[in-house]
Formats: sequence, structure tokens, C-alpha cells
Amino acid sequence: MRIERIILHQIRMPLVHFFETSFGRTTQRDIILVEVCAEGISGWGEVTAGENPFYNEEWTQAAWLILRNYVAPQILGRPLRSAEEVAPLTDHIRGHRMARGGLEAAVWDLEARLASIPLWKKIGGTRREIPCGVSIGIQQSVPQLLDAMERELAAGYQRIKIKIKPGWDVDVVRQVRERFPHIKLMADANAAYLPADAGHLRNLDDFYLMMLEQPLSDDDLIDHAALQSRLSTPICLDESIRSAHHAEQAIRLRACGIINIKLGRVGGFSEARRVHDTAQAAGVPVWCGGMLEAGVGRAHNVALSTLPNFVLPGDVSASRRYWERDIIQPPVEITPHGTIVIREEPGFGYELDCDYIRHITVREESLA
Ligand code: OSB
Ligand code: MG
Repeated sequence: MRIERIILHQIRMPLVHFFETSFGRTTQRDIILVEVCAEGISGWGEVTAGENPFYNEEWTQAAWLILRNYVAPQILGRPLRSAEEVAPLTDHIRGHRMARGGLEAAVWDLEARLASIPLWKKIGGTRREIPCGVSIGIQQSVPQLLDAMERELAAGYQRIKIKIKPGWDVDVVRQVRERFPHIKLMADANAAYLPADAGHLRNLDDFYLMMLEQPLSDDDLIDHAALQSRLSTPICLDESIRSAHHAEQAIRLRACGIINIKLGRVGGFSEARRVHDTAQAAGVPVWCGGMLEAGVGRAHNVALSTLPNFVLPGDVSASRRYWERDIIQPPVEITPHGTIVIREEPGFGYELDCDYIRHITVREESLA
């Protein structure tokens, strides 16, 4: 396969409801879609960087430049035997894994479409139905949070993740547990705490959470290991795991018992699979995280979640939780028992709604 053209599309989509984490509130998304073209067929990827460099150092504007000036020139016109060759060709670029991963995922989709097989089969997936959870952002009040949880549980979701930060943590989790004593529940701090908060975080052990996600800084495996030794609740790492090497180090240090895999954060499917395999070999379960993706990224997350060690419900939820109208057809939907059924269509398995994409495009550039 030889990529003849790469088209960057930046789209703007308002969220149905704002999404708030310890690092800030998002009300509308600015998303880069990467279209790679060969032999009259297009493959699509989504860059999962945020609008601001707050979750990690990446953001939409920087990702556009990295893709245009550094990633696309490495790939354009070059004969590729498989999508696995893409990540090594951009390995000399330090960081910017979401930008690189957006294009990498597009080439995987293209390769699957050229072979007329589903992407999930191409990457070695085995599940035909994946378990789903939801991530609920920080709310204005506890009753609002409880209402939101009520709605998601009624929709069938198998586990609820709530976002926490200093001042919105132990008391909130206590009230949630009083209201929902039996559900699968977890909390995500997005790196909002310090090692000195260990005593405070230990209070969370009373609420038998499935896990506590990324309590400490993204660059701090050693303090996560120290914290884990004082907590009975398993720590799950998100921001800290950018590669299989990080996964291996975190597991060796006992810094976590569970890993959240995000396609963009680790730079695409090849590295996501390596993280998956590293964790599986160590007996560490993984699940698929989300970055408020539009349909392309959402469909890629569904495909990734079919790998065998994705044993815990992911933050892979229905399109309608985020979008009035998604950019794929049909939108991603869940069953009444909180699963997504895997589709058999080639590539990522959904149709692009190109008219709608054109309608919400704010910038486009074709590279050849
Ligand atoms: O830490 O998992 C996170 C959204 C934006 C940035 C970071 C995170 C999240 C989520 C959203 O939790 C999950 C989703 O897309 O449903
Ligand atoms: Mg997280």
C-alpha cells in the first residue's frame, strides 16, 4: 500500500453536556480527523488531543502542525507492507503520540478496508461484544451526580466512573455508595493529588471501589508505587502509561494493578497492542479509556476493546451521550445489558457521514 494523499479535517462539535475533570471543563470539541487515501479508498483516524494542553502536553492546534510538518511527510508516497510500519517511521518525533496515533490508526483502517476485513479482526481481536461503562464528569452538586448515575444505570451501563478532585472526593464517594451500594464504581483523579495526600486517599478504601485512576502526577511511577502499598483499592494508571515500556516499569514497581489503555495516548494500535500484551503477560487486566471521541475514534476504541485482555468495562459508550448527531452511521449504541455488539463491516465498521463532516469542518488541508 502507498498513501497517495493525506487530508486533515478539523471539525468543531458541541458536547450535549459539558464534561468536567480535575483539570478543567470542556463544552465543545475541536477534533482533527485524518483521512489517508490509496487505490481509491480512504482510511480514517481521529486525533484524541484536547482543545488545551491540560490532560497531557498535546492539543489540537499543535497536533495539526505536527501532522502537517512532521508525520505526513514521513508516510506520503512511501510503500508500506503493513500499518505496523507507520509508528517506527515517526518514532524520531518526541512525544505527540496522539497526533502520530491519529494517522497510524487511519492507516490501520485503510489496510483493513483494502483487504475487505473488519479492523478488529486485523488487529487480532476476539470479542464479539464488549462490556461498557461510563465516565461521569464533576457535577455542580451531589444530587445532580446521583441523577446522572441513575440515568446511566437505567440505560444498562455496567460500571460508573466518577471524576474526583480535592474538595470533591471522599464525601461525594460516600454519598454515592450510600445511594448505590452494589454497583461497580470507580474514581478518576486525573493526577490531582500529591504524595502527601496518601492519608486522605486511604479513606476511599472504605468504599470498595474497583479502582482509583491516576491519583498522582503523570511522571511519577515511584510515588504511585508507594501509594499503592498503602491502599487496598487497586490503582489504575492512565496518564502515566504512554508506552509498553512504561507499562512494564509500572508493573515491575507495583505502581498499579490495572491499566487504562488509550489509543491516542500510546501512539496508535501497534503500541496499544504492545501495552495490552505486556499487561496480559503480567496478569494485569486492562480496559479502554475514552477522550470524548467523535465517531471515528469511538469506533476505533470499540475495535481495540475486542483484544482478549480487555476484561473490564471501558469508557466506551454510546454516541448519544456526547453528540446530538455523530459523524458516523449508525451511531454507536449499547444493548440494554450495557454492551456494544461488534460489527462485521470492513475497516472500523461504520459509515462516515461525509455531508455532516463537511458541515462542521472549520479547517481542511490536503497533502500529497
Ligand atoms: O481521564 O479518562 C480520562 C476525558 C477527557 C480526558 C481524560 C479522561 C476523560 C474521560 C472521558 O474520562 C471518557 C469518555 O470519553 O467517555
Ligand atoms: Mg483517566
